[in-house]
Amino acid sequence: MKRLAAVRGACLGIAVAALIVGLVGAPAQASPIIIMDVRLQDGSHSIQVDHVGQVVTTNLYFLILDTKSGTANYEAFTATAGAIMSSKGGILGDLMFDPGGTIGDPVGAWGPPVDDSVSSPGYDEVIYKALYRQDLDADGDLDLGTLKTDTNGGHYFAAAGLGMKYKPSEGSEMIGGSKYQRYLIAEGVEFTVASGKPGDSTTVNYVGRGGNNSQKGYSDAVYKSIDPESTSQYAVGDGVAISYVPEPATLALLGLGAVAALARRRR
Ligand SMILES: [Ca+2]
Ligand SMILES: [Ca+2]
Repeated sequence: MKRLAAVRGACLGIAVAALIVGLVGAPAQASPIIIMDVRLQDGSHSIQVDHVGQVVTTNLYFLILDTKSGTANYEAFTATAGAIMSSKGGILGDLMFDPGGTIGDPVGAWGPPVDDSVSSPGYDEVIYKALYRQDLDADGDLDLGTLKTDTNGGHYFAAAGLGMKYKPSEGSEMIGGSKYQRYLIAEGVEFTVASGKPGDSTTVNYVGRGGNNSQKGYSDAVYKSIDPESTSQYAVGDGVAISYVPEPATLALLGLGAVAALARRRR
């Protein structure tokens, strides 16, 4: 798997290389077919926090390559397996996702918020199969989902498209010069700051579980099963970078301190 930033860099490099050797007919490198991207609800990728207990709310998106732009209903989200994690150390905080508000406040593994036996979700539905909430990187805060190293169930973070019914795209966007159809997979994934100090940071991002059949969708009506570990056809976005800054009251005190120091110096 590779980071989207690296993908963008690679695309730029390829574009330059293509300009240089274009007449020689060098093959263009394909854009990733699937991109997973965690964003803030306003679509941005970074935020500052200043106190314990502060909640950062994010969304998870599934983007799939649309090479026949303008052809409707040729792309679809089918399933994704993996985890939403905060990076190891720095600002610590538990991740929580409570679709439908029916989960309560579970500790450890929890079952699906909707009936997991439902085999054919409606056209606009996504089901979350046996989500797990656990500390995947042993840094003391809770992450969501599973990695390949886990032997427990709940491989799919989210699934749709059973019975030939797919969650419809909410629109398209251009990434690295290619058009993607965008699907909102998880809305309202919360990171609650548990500890941190000015200068600390963490990044909340998606990690594909790895293995065949872990990321699935249709691109231009062709079924794609992508293994994040063994292909360049999969990428994750920048995630949400969270940085800890002094709270305004502290800044004000620092300001007063500076004024006092200046006054002392002038005496
Ligand atoms: Ca963490
Ligand atoms: Ca953790």
